[in-house]
Amino acid sequence: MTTTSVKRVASLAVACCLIGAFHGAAPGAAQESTITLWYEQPAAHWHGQTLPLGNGPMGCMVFGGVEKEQLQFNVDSLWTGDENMVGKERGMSKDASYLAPGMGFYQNFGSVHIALEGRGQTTDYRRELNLARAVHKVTYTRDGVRFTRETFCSHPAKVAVMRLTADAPGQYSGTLSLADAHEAKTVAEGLRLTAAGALDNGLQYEAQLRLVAEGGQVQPADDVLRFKDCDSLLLVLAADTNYKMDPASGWRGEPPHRRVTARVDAVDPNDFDRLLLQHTDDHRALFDRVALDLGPTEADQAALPTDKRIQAYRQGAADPELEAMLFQYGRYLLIACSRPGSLPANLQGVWNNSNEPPWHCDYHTNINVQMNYWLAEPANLGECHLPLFDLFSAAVPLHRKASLIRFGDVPGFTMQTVNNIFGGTGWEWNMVGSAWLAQHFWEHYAFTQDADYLRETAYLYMKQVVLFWEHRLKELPDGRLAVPEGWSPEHGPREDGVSHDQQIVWDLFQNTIEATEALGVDAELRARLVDKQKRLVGPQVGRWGQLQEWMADRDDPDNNHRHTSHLFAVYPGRQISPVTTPKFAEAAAVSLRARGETGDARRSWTWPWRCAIWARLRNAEKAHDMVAGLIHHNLLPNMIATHPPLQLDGSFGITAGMCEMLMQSHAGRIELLPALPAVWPAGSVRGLCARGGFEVDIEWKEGRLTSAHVRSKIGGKVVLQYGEKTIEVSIPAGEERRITGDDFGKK
Ligand code: FUC
Repeated sequence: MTTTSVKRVASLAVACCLIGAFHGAAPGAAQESTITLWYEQPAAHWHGQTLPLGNGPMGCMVFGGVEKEQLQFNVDSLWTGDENMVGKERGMSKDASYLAPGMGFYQNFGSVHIALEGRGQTTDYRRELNLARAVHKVTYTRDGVRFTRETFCSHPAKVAVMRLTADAPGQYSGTLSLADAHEAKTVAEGLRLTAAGALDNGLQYEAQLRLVAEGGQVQPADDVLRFKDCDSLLLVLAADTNYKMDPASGWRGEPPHRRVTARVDAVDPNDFDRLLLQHTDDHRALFDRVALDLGPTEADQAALPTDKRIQAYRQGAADPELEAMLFQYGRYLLIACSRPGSLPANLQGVWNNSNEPPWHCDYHTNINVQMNYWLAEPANLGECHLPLFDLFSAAVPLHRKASLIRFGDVPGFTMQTVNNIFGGTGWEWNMVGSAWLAQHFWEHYAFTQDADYLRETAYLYMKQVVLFWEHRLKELPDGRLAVPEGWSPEHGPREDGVSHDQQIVWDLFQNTIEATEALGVDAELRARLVDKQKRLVGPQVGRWGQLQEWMADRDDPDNNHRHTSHLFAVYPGRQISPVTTPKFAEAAAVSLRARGETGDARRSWTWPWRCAIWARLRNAEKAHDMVAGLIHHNLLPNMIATHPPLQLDGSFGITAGMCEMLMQSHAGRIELLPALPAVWPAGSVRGLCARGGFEVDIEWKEGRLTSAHVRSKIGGKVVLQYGEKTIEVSIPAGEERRITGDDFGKK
């Protein structure tokens, strides 16, 4: 029998009160009702009720049960499949090629289970997720004893931690187990549980769970740990695989055993407070960069638990604080699943719980993976964007190989729609997939102005994609250039000159032209791109005033298809805007209105895309309708967007859409409050990023701009726009300028 060191309740009380102190609002922190999801009961189901934590590579879903706690966890690289090109061009049915083994599936690692003994009625139960601290907390009272359980996933310590305390000694008796989702046997040794195995593609994985108890006794029994009369429990979980993001190494690196052991060992159980503080400091360094206040919610509504609050919203209660929380949730989730060194966010982030998840839980390149990252730059999380560049840069040799097989002797590369972590690409060819991703590579530079990154990372990618398109464009009899064999995702025929493809190639050429200018390279290429961009088949207005989705005027005004691919030029592109191309902007609005808001138009990601487009079209009320639409129709009680079962794209995307409502910077100027809806009459936002290396704070009252603070990272001139008026200001590097609403004159 192993007996842990006996420390008495006094030390627990100190720990609890320190935790309590951190829990208080930090100076300038947002109100609880805009940053805390909370519930009066444990999660009854994983789907829609459990709450997400993550440290980049590792994610957890917490149930918060009183007698039975479950921490379902996952690691970003736990994938079956390989790099082999799979999937012939087929229809959308789940036929054999679509599910070909080469693509594989993102997996589920497993769960930690705690079974607690104890009877009596539970009162004052509450579970919550604080987005600013990234800490999940469960509290309840039983037989006069107050229980507290805190869980977090630490990025610096690379572990998940759960701490269970009580305000009376000896309250914890029960068992702890670790269930591997691939049925590897769990081994209990000392105060540690280990589950290790390999997937069918040889990928090795290992998870270790260490238990440190204060007071009482702990003993391993077969494959579980039994604890008795403990004052508190500390669980430390680490998990990893031998994945390496490098095709030259066969996508495999060192076995995970040593790393996982070292992470679990490194936690000093006597210094829990420091571990927690290290975690919250790390999270806050990113999270606190942006604060959003959209005005107050009525106290009764704000005081509701989150599930009931969503219900009340659906019944018509105004709740700007819930909308602000939705905005911050997207930021929270990206911080939790996309950190430098991790894999990028896939369809369900690191929160998938299935070994055969829908769409492989993949990197889907025809909207989803891009939408996952729309918020990264404007919402001041630029470094969270980096995993996307790492994976898609590493996959280039495979995407090139696949492109050579598909297109013959071409320069550069593109990819198919479905993509895994080994460069494997499958299902329908997404001709403009690589060009759309190239936009992300460019945007990181546009926002940060990091010339080294542009030279060493972004431009390398962009140039290969541009070379592919220079080669592949087809000259029509009238001399215009068309993208051949394209497809407007995911409907209509495969044919030449599809608007979505034309617009993405236009965007790629524009960004590459600007990149060559910024770097002072490839003047000849630039000249060719300038010429070819002019010759691309451009936007066309069709017979019912719509922006045509295809070269042929065949758009059906009753089509409510979820994709709005032909409006790429409005957002996230910049080819169409109410200022530069008002006729096309009007046509885009006609098309978007016709797509409707019912049926297929109700998906996790449809609302955010439409929100951003309406914001770019300066229709503030429609943009807000899209925020409301997501909450009304596609939001689970845990506030994750649903496209059954769930898709993170909607949660990330709505943050990006709301950024576009508050500020835009795609047209060579910073536009303040371009789409402010009437339901947000007064408020403020701090820390949004604008292209050109600017950071902006905005305040408004009675629907009017009152002031803005603009900081410049690199120094320079900037044009600020409010309404129709513009002013130019010069801001030295590292400095800030304050502008008032009156500087733009009276409206
Ligand atoms: C695209 C969408 C689907 C779904 C899938 C993951 O193909 O058309 O709605 O989001 O990605």
